[in-house]
Amino acid sequence: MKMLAFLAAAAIAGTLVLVGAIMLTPDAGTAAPKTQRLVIDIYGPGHGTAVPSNFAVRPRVPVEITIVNHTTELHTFTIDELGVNAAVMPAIMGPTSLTVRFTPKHGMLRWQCVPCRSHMHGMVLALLELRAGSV
Ligand SMILES: [Cu+2]
Repeated sequence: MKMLAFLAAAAIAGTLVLVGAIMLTPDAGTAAPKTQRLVIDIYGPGHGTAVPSNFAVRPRVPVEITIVNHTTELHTFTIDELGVNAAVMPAIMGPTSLTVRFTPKHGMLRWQCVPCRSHMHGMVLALLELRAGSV
């Protein structure tokens, strides 16, 4: 029930990005798992805002996220449950970026920026299963 409430709130707010939906191909149900790629941009002013902050991926399929920092602050992309913790350097001479990779199990993961955890965080929803004929 908590998950449904979150999905409904994210859908209404327009903040949920479906990574899998972007990558679907006609043979997605039978092809070998492909890497799911996403770019998260961090914009200012102030402490920054991550766009998108919430996104859906297919469970058990590798995920590759490139975080692009457009602010002059250091940010992290941290998922405690997976041991993912990467720092994106401040954008002094221009945007900086880094790429993190992980393979989620079925479920929901919370990510956060450690220096600004009170306002920069989101959810990784690894709930979408694809099977042959479901596309
Ligand atoms: Cu931050």
